Amino acid sequence: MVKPHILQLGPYPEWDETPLKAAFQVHRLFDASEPQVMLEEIGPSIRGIATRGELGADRKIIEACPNLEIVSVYGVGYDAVDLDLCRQRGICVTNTPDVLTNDVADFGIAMMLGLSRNLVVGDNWVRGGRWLRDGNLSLGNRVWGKRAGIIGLGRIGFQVGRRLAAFDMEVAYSDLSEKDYALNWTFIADPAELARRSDVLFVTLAASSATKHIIGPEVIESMGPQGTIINISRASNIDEDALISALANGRLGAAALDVFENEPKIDPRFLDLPNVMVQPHQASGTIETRKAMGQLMRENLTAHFSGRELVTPVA
Ligand code: 8YV
Repeated sequence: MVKPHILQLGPYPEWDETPLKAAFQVHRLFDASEPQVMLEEIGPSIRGIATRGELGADRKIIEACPNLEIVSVYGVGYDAVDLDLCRQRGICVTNTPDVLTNDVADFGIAMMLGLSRNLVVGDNWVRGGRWLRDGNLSLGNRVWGKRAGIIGLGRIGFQVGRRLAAFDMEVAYSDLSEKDYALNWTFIADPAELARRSDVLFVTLAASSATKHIIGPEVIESMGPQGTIINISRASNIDEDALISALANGRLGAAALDVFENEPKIDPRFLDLPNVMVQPHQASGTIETRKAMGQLMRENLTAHFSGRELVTPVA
């Protein structure tokens, strides 16, 4: 059987590369010395794109593949895929929901605790000899009993909420509408009002053009000098300039961020701020979850090319 030609936009772990190559004729765009030339040469043969959440598939790439049938995303977020163009051309788009939900939620909680209890700072304190030289580290802040807000009560937001409740935090959330699956959590429609009544604000909403900078100056400053913002969604949900300015001027207490504009080339101003925890977009990064994501990403491609129903099409 002739293997369908697919375009791979970024690397995967070895355990995904091998089965991908076994099932498809794979063209690795990210390895090309001249990607544009490669696209012009192989574009017409491409029937599928295998990509990652943060890489998506933009108009330029999709247009270079006139016979494209499917874009399979390794990741739950598909905001970087040109969905309008895919719809117009009847190109299927799939993602990898559910399999990563718990690990992403765990990571959000880990960032909250890490920041409030000075875990990274403490580790550096010991390693750098400062414990010996300067004595004890300055004190952290407790989380139990504090008020947590969640912006976007989707699958990940819900799991964050369950975990926060288990930490004896008071949970409230904001979304387009009240959710019947929310536990005994308070619904506050307006994100700025939610921010005002929260000590910690989790950003867990699926990004789109409609959510761009939804966390802007008003929401950020509503948190106040003691407030913390944690982002495990997409950078575009937050106005980074407003965030940096509020953090630098003490109008916001702290932030823990797993996602950035232009990652991995992040705004260097973040690195000068002592009240920010920066992470390399690794919330879903466990071996177990990444294996499940890779498998689902491939299963969608295989289902499509064998004429079966897609496992997880994007709605
Ligand atoms: C993955 C993600 O980081 O699920 C998403 O939308 O951003 C991540 O889980 C990413 O796709 C892995 O490269």
